[in-house]
Amino acid sequence: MIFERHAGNPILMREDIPDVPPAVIDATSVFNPGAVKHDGRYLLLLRVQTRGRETHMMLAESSDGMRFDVRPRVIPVDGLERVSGHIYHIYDPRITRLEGTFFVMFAADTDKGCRIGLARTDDFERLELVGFGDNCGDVRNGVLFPERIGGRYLRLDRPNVRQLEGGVTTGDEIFLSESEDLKSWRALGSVMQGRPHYWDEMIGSGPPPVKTREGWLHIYHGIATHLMNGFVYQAGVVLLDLDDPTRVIARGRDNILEPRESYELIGQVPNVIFPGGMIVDDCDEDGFVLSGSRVLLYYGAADTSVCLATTTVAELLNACRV
Ligand code: BMA
Repeated sequence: MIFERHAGNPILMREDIPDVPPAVIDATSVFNPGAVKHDGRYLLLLRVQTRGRETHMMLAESSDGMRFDVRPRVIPVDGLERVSGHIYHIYDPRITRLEGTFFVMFAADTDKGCRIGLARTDDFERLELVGFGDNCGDVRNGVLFPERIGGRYLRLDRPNVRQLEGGVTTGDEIFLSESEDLKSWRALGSVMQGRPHYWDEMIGSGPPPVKTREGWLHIYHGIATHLMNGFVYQAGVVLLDLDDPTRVIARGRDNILEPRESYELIGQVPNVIFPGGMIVDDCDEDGFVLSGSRVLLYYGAADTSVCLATTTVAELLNACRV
């Protein structure tokens, strides 16, 4: 396989989540983290779920990217209280460092469907809301590019246009959207579509794209929906044009990580690998990651725990072309 699972997986489980009463008491699961490396420290922004099935964001820190301590604090998003209508959950944060600030793009379940929120922070003590929802309708899996391209901010997103058995809304197409102010977004075009009958029938972005000399390297999740006993969530890889990310340069045929270990096969939602955080150790002076660099991929396993798998940029680039 392209990835090697960390021997200590899952690296975070419900037992690792400290109580933060009254919000979090006896957490039921922790999964789908965003990730970033800051000042030599590895940070994970966790999706923590309670037995009331409420979700909260909490921060985990590490000096080696493998052993994490969870801070006993729920991270608030200042400004969410000003959003009209009820927000049930905020979840699946993806972290992008852009123009010297950390931006967190997250999904939010509302009465009108799923919306994408964007918040910023310099220290992960609190998040400050930048934008919420827009004219894009029901949409999820928003990820922000780490730099402006052609003067505009860009994000990948995935409109929820399909309802699966069981009521989950999903979609089979990833779009590129642009913004001048990070608040209102406009779709620029389609990037890629699901492949009916294969591993990635439904798709959605994983961690934010990483800049290589060959293009934007992007890990996404794909859902096989044609299997008899439910859905299988896997990870795949694609390479997008540096100047026009709607142009796919290469896309791997097979998944690059699929549920195999018991902690991926069994849990709150069985058969799920959901990647949301990717840390690449080394880049050159122009900000391109080096092909020999180590890649740490953080993913949610079975909507129950947080896991780590490692590979290199070169392996992922190869996988795009197979
Ligand atoms: C998706 C999202 C993810 C979740 C996955 C599997 O639709 O809700 O947060 O991990 O389903 O349940």
